Amino acid sequence: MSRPAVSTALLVVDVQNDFCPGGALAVPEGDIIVPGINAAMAAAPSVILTQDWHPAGHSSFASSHPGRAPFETTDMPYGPQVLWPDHCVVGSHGAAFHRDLATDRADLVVRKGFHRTVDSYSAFFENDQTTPTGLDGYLRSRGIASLTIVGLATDFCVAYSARDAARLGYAVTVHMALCRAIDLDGSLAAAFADMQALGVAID
Ligand code: VGL
Ligand code: ZN
Repeated sequence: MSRPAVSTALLVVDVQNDFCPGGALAVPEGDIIVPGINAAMAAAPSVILTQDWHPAGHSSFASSHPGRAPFETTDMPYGPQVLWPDHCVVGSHGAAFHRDLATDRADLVVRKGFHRTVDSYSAFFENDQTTPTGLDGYLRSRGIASLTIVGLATDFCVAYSARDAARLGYAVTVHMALCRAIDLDGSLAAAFADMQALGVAID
């Protein structure tokens, strides 16, 4: 028997309650993209979801740094890190996928950000840029060489995932109509420049 050949996958990044209006780190219009993502998932040969998944007291939370406020930047051993409101805490409602997201369609859910002292924006590597999530090995062993990326937030987890995927040699497209951004101090423009420099297709 021959294996079904899969060469491309849709990577759906962090479509979770805390990134939707009403959530702890709400992205404007974060929920508006859900129906379009469901349609894209229905048409994709393989679907992978990511889920931001932080233990309480995570080092990316401003509340873990006395005297510091959300959206300030701090220095971590691995480099600069934005401090966020507490969000996507393991097992919480905020960490759950948006209720209308058709999660049954997913072949794999990649959780990230579960190490207390390291954040992880990218679906491939934690913010130290060396600790792998395992997604690269999964994709390679399935023969998946190209990715379309959608979800939240354009300028953080989507962009970091796209950048790492391009560096790892995947053909990457970010489908902007199905992404929404935080846009903190020029982060969206910086993300675009980064992605374009690495040959990520933006459509
Ligand atoms: C994200 C900030 C913190 C994201 C996750 O999904 O873009 N942003 N954690
Ligand atoms: Zn996070």
